[in-house]
This record gives sequence, C-alpha cells and structure tokens, in this order.
Amino acid sequence: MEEKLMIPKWVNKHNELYTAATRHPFTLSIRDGSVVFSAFKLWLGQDYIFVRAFVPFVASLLLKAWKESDDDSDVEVILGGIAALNDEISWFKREASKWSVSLSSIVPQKANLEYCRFLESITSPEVEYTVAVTAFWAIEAVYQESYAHCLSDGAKTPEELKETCQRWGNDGFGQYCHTLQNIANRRLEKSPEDIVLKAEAMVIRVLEYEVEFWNMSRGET
Ligand code: HMH
Repeated sequence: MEEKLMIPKWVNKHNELYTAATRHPFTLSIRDGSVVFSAFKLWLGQDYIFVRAFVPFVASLLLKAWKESDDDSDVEVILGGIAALNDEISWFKREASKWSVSLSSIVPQKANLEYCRFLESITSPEVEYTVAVTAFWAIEAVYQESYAHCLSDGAKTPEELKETCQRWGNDGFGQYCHTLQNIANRRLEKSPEDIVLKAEAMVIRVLEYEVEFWNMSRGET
C-alpha cells in the first residue's frame, strides 16, 4: 500500500535508525531486567538537564504555533505538553531524591550538551513551525516507544523502574504522541518540497541525538 502520510513513510524509510533509537540496548536492558542501576541513575541525572533545556524549545514551538498554525487546537496541544513538562520536572526531583542522585551536581556529558545545543538552535524563528513540530513529535515518540516496550508483554522490568516506564509508556502519553504526529502529518501535507525535506532531515538528526543520548548510559560517550 502506498503511504500518503509523511511520518509513517519516514519511519519506514529510516527504520534502522528509528529502531536504534526505540530499541536501544539501554532500554532493552530495562525490559529484560539486566539493567545496572548506576546506568539508570546516570540517565536520570542527564535527562533532568535535558528536560530543563527542552522547556524553552517547546515554548518556542508554542509561539510558532500561535503565529503560524491554521488550527487553534495546536496551541492547546503544545500548552498541554508544557504543563506535562512542569509536572515532569517535579517528578525528576522526587525520583532523584529516591535514588540519592544530587541534581545540583550533575555535569552534562558531551552527548547531552550537544543535544541541548541543537535544541537551542531549533528555537530560532528561522526554523518553520512545520519543521519544529516534526522535531517535537520525534523527540517525544522515541521515549514513548522505548518505555512502552519496557511495559509490554513479556517485559521483566524491575519494580523500581516501572514508574519511570509508566511516565512515558502510558496510553495517555501514547495518545499525545499520536496527536503530535497528526499535527505534523497535516502540516507536511500542505508544505512545499523544501520544508518537507527539512523536516525529514530533522527527524534523522533527532533520532541520531537520541541514540547518542541513550549511549551515555552504556558508558560509551
Ligand atoms: C533525551 N528525549 C530525551 N529526554 C526526554 N525526556 C524525552 C526525549 C521525552 O520527553
């Protein structure tokens, strides 16, 4: 069957990279129960820094949606995303305290710094709304797919990590990612070729950064 929607088409076309990001050895180790807790703690501290940098990116996306979108509900969806991030930051603080991770002394690793710098670069007004919302979908979808897999049939995820997996792996978050994908697909359908090409390149870059981010927790970066 010929796929008309751009995102499913790209997921198919770049399946190897998509799978590298969503079935990474680190999240697979959570799923099979072999995860080393020190690796999880490293991820926790690094992701807290990432999420703090993610907020201004989503704020810039909100501004773009408000200015450029043809559908008022986009702003509401993104605002919901910002509200969820507010909650997420509180969750990171609680979770870090449970694991005795001191968030104030976390030093961002190279892969994290590079990803955060990239996020900052795409807050620029020169990045079109369609391209930015596609990036947003990709960033959220990697976590949704990765952590939902840790809760699926046959998973041996340690009890201590189930709440983390629930955070991104729950059905509500899955629905939210689907809504983001619908927004991106709708915009891409109406976009000229150059924007579509930029959005595809954006998906590839996000997936590459996500793989590098997970790699930190394997001690490879
Ligand atoms: C690195 N990517 C990374 N961290 C996150 N928290 C998300 C995506 C999803 O919010």
